[in-house]
Amino acid sequence: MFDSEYDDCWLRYDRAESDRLDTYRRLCTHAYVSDAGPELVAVREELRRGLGGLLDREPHLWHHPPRSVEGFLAIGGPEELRPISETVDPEEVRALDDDGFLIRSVEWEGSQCTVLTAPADAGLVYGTFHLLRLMSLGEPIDDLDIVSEPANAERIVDHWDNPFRRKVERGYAGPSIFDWERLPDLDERYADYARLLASVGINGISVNNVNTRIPSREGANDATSEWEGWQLIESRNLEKIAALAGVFRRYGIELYLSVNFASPVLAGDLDTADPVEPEVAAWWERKATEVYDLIPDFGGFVVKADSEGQLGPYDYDRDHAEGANVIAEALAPHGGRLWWRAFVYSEHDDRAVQAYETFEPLDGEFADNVTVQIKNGPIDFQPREPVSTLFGAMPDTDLGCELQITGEYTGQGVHACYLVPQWKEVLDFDTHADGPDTPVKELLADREGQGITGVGIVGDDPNWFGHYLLGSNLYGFGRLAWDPDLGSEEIADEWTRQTFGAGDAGETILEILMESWQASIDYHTGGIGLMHMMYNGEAALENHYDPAPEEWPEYHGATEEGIGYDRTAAGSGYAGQYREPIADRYEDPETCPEELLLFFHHLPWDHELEDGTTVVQRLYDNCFSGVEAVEELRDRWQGLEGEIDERRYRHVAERFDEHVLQAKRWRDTLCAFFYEHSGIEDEHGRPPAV
Ligand code: GCV
Repeated sequence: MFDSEYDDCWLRYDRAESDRLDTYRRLCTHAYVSDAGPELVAVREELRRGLGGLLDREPHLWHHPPRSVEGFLAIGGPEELRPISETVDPEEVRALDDDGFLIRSVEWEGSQCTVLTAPADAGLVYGTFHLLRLMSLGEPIDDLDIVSEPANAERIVDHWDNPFRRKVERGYAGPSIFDWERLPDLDERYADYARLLASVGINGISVNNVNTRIPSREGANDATSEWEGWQLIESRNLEKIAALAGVFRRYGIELYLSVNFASPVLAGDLDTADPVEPEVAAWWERKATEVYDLIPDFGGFVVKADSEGQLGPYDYDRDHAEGANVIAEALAPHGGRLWWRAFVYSEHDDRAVQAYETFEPLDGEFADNVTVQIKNGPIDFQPREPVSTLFGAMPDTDLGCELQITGEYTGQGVHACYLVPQWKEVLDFDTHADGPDTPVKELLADREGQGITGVGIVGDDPNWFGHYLLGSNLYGFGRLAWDPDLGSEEIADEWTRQTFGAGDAGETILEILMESWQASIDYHTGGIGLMHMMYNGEAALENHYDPAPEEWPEYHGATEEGIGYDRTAAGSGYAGQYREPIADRYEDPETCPEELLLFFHHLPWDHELEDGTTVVQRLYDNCFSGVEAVEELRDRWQGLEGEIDERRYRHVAERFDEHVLQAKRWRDTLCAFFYEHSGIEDEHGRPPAV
């Protein structure tokens, strides 16, 4: 544990296995580390902690090259330390991307030296974590030649944490870890969180909810205002943000803030937020200057506008580029960036079509420091969605792909669902934007201002995630954002071995993770393109956890004749927003991939699929196989009793019991619903028919 209160996740740094221990000790007991910059403080601390654990002895951290030792680590900029500048060409290092790093085994004055260097200090932090990861995984380190650069320049975790009351929207791991009442006083957990993020290469954090204006709940004891909470951007709160920024800075992580489009009114004294009004531009400029005076390396703002009750340019008859640019221009002189979300809907019967219709015509209109942040799919983080049509449609705009790390629709803090395979599917999707072989990951990569954001998952719970296995998603998010070519299994394997150790238990946990997403798709949706069938209910009660298909006829299109949503040219036309040949492929039920079939097509219940099974039978079958898979996962977990520590075993075992129950609840509700509408019984006679 980091301390007695909370878990240390994948940064356990247990003593290395004996077959590696001698080498690790020989090469890493001594480390000569640069003194520059705040990041180097973090590097030293991590070496003390990491090497202390892995080598099971205190490392010696030097301010000069250690003498008469067989081996040592040298960590610093390309020209700071002689063992580095005399063995590695500084030009090679300077040519790397900012967050990149180089680790090389060299001979220096008779010692075997492991050089870790980078063009910027943040790279030294990422490199240190990388080296410690290699040792945690028991990899050889005596002949290293690693050059690592992040594929995505921006790798950001977005919190949906409400400063007021510390409630996390879609958070399932307790209250927000950020205690805004107490800030600028710091909790040591902030630094441990920064360590977790930096260890997987994350370089940005937006600390508060994109819903910056939250309606007061009836009965809430919150004074008389119509809106709950503070605007963090108000002057009186900035020292709190500055304090947090100071913690994350040491780990190379820039701080961002979600702000309301109408901040000049809500957090200022103007009576308009109309982006074309000079007084509005002047307000944003003053605000940006105020923020940057306190936090010179502040990342920028995130804005959710014209969406789910948040104010936006439409309130002033302006378009989204006009709305974004006034804020972006205020940030530009300070090097700040605006992340402007494309999550708009409600004007169309089919919500899927609107983001593209709104944003595609604005391509090229956004200021250079605006990133349009697009959810992976056109609906809302469903267990599986097709990829948003906006990817590949805006070549002259910086784009970000927003993923959800927290499991809003995949069982929240209860179901084990490893989401990296879902994200891989998105990033590998070939948009055909620039001919064949233009996957999303390539559109995003290697361009400043572009990258991947993930909606955060942590809370104040001792295990951070509400479920020990869900830490794999934060880990995987960071690793994938750094290198989208890593495999899902490779990432899961890394996480498992660092978190639970190698051996049979690790193997079992890896299998559980790898099979969990498909199971979730099957019992939550029936596996052929349906989605959004969860309970919503009253705002104060909404849970997005229980099944309630009857609430959403406009999403699944179930009638007595058939099921699915017609998004072909004869329907909403969404399929036509893709490039060819994708549009054609989705347009025709014969070529549409089965896993997305009912997203694009309304089909008779007895429509035959390729193998002759009917649509309704496939839905029944998948719902049942999803539950069987979860039962199997639970059984495998139960086989680990006594193999891993009791605390984590018991915690996950209890959640698996609930997971199985909830998966059955979904299966039974969906199957009953399908039967009620179709009147066709499951050919295997499985209950429940009604
Ligand atoms: C932060 C969905 C979620 C909301 C979330 C919204 C968004 O609607 O249910 O909780 O609000 O997406 O991404 O803005």
